[in-house]
Amino acid sequence: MAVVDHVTNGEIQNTGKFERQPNHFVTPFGEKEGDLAVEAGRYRLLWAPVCPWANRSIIVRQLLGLEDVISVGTLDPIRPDVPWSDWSFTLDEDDRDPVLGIKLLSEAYKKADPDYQGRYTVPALVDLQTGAVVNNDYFNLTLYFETAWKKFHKAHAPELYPEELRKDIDELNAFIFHDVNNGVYKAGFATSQEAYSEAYNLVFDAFDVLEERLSKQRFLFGDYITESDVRLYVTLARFDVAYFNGFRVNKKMLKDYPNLWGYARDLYAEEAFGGNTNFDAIKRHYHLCCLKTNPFDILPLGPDLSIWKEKANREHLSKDPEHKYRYE
Ligand SMILES: N[C@@H](CCC(=O)N[C@@H](CS)C(=O)NCC(=O)O)C(=O)O
Repeated sequence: MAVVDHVTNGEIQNTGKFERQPNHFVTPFGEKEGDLAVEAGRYRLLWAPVCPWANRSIIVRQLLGLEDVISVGTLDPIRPDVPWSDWSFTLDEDDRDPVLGIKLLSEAYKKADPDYQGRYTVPALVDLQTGAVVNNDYFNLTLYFETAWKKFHKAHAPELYPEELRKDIDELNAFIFHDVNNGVYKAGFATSQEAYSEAYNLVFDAFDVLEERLSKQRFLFGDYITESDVRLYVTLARFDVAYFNGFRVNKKMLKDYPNLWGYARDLYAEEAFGGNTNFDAIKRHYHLCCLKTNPFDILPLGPDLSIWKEKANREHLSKDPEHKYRYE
């Protein structure tokens, strides 16, 4: 089976630490010369429900009402059996994306750059005029949706990136990225005990900080959901089903943190979050495909996922308990 090879891709340092590849297609969306044009119906967002980086762009697209503006193609949680690391459209009829007509994600990357050497990753935005990937900048994609794409937001869309909070949100996002979102990968992909242990501590120290912060307020920036909550949520949603045993981040489960766990359920109850969280796909991807430590392809039966539907009961932490969003 084709496996992700971070070693040949130069992402493993001599110390055994995992250092993620930089994104290749990073042209911003905007009005300036050289920017990618902001146009309805022009782009297709390729995602896999398993992937936290892709998941957040789908959540934000739905929250802002961009579904009719940017179309979506969905990749199979189980990667294709080809001699390189790829993603396939095997969930679609004839195993092809119905709009792009391609079978593999790599085809859209190759159209953009025939010499592309990195991993073929989701999320990727494809320009329908050329069929080529134009942006795979998962870190900034949601920020573009919130700012450059504003003219296409639905009426009364939530304000996820309020101007006066941007500096603080960016700062918290950097912490969430390094210590949580990518922290679990640093533990999971480490090739030395030291690198793994360091990453393990990073993740659980960060959880302690966030647990404390969420003991006093409903969401990361108070009464309303912001961009930072989307970023934290996608890792929390994968924690107990995949990372806890798959990536050996097993000091505690998410459900052992009363505030983080209630907070995650408060978000899960929202259609854009829960409706775009596919636990089955996540489990199958991480346990049957992503990890090299499961040679007999045994799919774990647990954990019990029904508890995600239990009420969060966090309204008392908000001054505006009826609403989870501030509107534009
Ligand atoms: N584009 C980023 C992040 C996106 C990312 O890593 N996505 C994963 C799925 S969660 C992926 O597509 N991996 C493909 C691979 O490693 O071959 C990167 O290059 O590291």
